[in-house]
Amino acid sequence: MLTIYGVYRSRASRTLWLANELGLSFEHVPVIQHYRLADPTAADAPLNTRSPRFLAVNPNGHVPSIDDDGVVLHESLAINLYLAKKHGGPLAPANLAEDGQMTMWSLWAATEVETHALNVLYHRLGNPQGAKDPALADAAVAALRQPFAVLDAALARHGHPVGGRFTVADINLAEVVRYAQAAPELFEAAPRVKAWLAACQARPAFRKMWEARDREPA
Ligand SMILES: N[C@@H](CCC(=O)N[C@@H](CS)C(=O)NCC(=O)O)C(=O)O
Repeated sequence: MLTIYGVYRSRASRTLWLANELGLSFEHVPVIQHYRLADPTAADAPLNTRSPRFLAVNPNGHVPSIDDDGVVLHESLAINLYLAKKHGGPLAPANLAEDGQMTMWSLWAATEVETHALNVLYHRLGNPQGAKDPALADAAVAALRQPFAVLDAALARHGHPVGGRFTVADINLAEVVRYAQAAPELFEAAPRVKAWLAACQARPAFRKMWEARDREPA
C-alpha cells in the first residue's frame, strides 16, 4: 500500500499529480505545514509537520513523504522519480541515458529554479501585504531569465525535456516552474515554456490534483 503524506497545498501536489497519472491507489494523509497553524502543538491541532506522529515518518519535518510498503522516502522530486521507475511505462526512463536526463532536469529544477520561483510566488502573490518585497521578486525574475531560456531551447528541440514524450521529468519541472507564473514576462520571453506548461496543466491528472487542491482550505 502506498501512503502519501502532505496536503495538496504543498509540494505533495507533485506526487499526487504523478499518482493520478499512473492511476495508483493510495492513502492520502493530509499533513499540513506547521507554520499555517496558530498553535501546531495544541492538543486539537491537525496532523502537521511538527506532530510527533509525522516526525516519526520524516524527521526533517517537511512534506511530502511516502511510505510504499515500508519504503519510506522524502524529497518530492526523488519520490516522483522512484514511483515512475517502479511502475514503468512512458513516464519512466526507457534506458540509462533517459534516467540520467530525468535526474538532471529534476536536480536542475530544484537547484537552478526553485528558490527564485518561490521568491516570485511569495513576493508577488503569496505573502501578506507588507511582507511582499517587490525588489526581491524582480531580482528573482532576473535570475530566472537564463534558466527559462535554457528550458525553452530544450523544448524547441524535442517538445519535452526527455524522450520527446510526457514523462516524470515534465511533472517535476512543471511543478517548480509553476511557482513563477506570477511573472508573466518570463513566459512571454519563453513561449515554448509557456505553451508546454499550459499543456502540462491541461492534463486530466493535473486537473484532478488541482481540483482537490482547490477544495482544501487556503
Ligand atoms: N526539498 C523538499 C522540500 C519540502 C518542503 O519544504 N516542504 C514544505 C511544504 S511545500 C514543508 O513541509 N514545510 C513545512 C515545514 O517546514 O514545517 C521537497 O521537495 O520535498
